[in-house]
Amino acid sequence: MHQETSVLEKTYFDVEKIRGDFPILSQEINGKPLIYFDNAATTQKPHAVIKSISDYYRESNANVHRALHVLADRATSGYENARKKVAKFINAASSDEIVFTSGATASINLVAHSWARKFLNPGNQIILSEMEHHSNIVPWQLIADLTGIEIKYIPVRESGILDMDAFDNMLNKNVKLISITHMSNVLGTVNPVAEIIKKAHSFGIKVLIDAAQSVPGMSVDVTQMDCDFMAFSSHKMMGPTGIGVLYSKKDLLEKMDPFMGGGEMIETVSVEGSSWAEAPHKFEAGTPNIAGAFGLSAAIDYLENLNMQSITAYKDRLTHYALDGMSKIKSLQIIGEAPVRGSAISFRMDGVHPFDLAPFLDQHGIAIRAGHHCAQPLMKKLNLSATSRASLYFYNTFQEIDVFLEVLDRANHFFLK
Ligand code: 7TS
Repeated sequence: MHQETSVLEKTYFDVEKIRGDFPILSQEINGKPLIYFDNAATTQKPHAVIKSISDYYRESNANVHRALHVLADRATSGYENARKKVAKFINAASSDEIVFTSGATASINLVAHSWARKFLNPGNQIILSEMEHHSNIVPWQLIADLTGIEIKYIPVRESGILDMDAFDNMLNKNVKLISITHMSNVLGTVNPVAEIIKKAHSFGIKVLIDAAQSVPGMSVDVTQMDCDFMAFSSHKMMGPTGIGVLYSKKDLLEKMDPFMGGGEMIETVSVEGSSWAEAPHKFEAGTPNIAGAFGLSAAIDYLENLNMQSITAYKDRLTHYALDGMSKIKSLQIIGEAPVRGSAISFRMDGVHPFDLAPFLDQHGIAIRAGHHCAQPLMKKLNLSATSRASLYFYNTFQEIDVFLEVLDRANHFFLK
């Protein structure tokens, strides 16, 4: 059993106090206290985020960038302040480098259509990896069909890390883009993106980082990393669904054409043709998710108040505590042994299908995910059809992990009897 949290730790990271900010966590599921371990899919929302959305609708609801009245002014400044907050949070050079989209998937599709379709030609190559989420595979396959470019995949080793020697051999002057996940949603592996970016740039290759799993739990600095594009979703970092971010270096955004046309993104429109607003607005056609931007802004405030370094440190300790306990359970195998990793833990239990294990855990109030996790090429590579996945966030506790381990042990006996 985990020992009592020390007074010193409590001062730095008072998880009981934090849990009080998340109304959803205090309920019972199937007669047991909810243990929410499906955070890689989506995170829960604190009062402050829920309140910011309802306050927006109660006090400031209006369309942005259009009318000359007080409510429109409040909505517009809240929306644009959220853009500034995101820029500062990831250390972008300017808020003009932040495009609001509907999520990480939409951000990647935006780069595929507005950048790749315009600048790539038959014979060009793009590099992905075998551990990508479908959101970072399918958009490129659609573009490959349209442009005749070729897609290559960095192999994943059995231990769940990228084969960097193979990567080195894939670099050549025909490669124009590398689009790669910062952290695997299945294995938890944190990829050496700084090294990948440095090598790519020495060949003049642009790099898109899929940061859907990393931005919520670690400090990410786009200027230091020097990536060209970065995509992430608000809902995986306690913000609402339906809003996400594309970060892009400004000179690239300026050269890209809009992906969608409509209101908000134009400078002038005539029957003969139209001209576009400056970036980032030319990529935000139609009424955006204004309430979502208010919510995302409140989520960033919450993360910054807690401090990202403290969040990462606490989450790392939780993850290693869980990994340690799980490794002691007979017939359980953890999938992925990356030395640098986040808090998504995939595993298998001998003789138990993940689709049977997840409902068993649910009976005990524990929410995990089972399946291919939208990473079918990775599953194929690892010779698996599905895994069970527990993914932790900073409002989870050591005591919850103790219960999880106990229920896993019970499952082991239940299914093997
Ligand atoms: N990239 C990665 C690495 C992800 O984990 C996900 C979502 C996405 C992109 C897509 O994000 P969206 O917000 O646009 O849908 N991952 C998962 C998951 O692991 N379980 O549910 C969603």
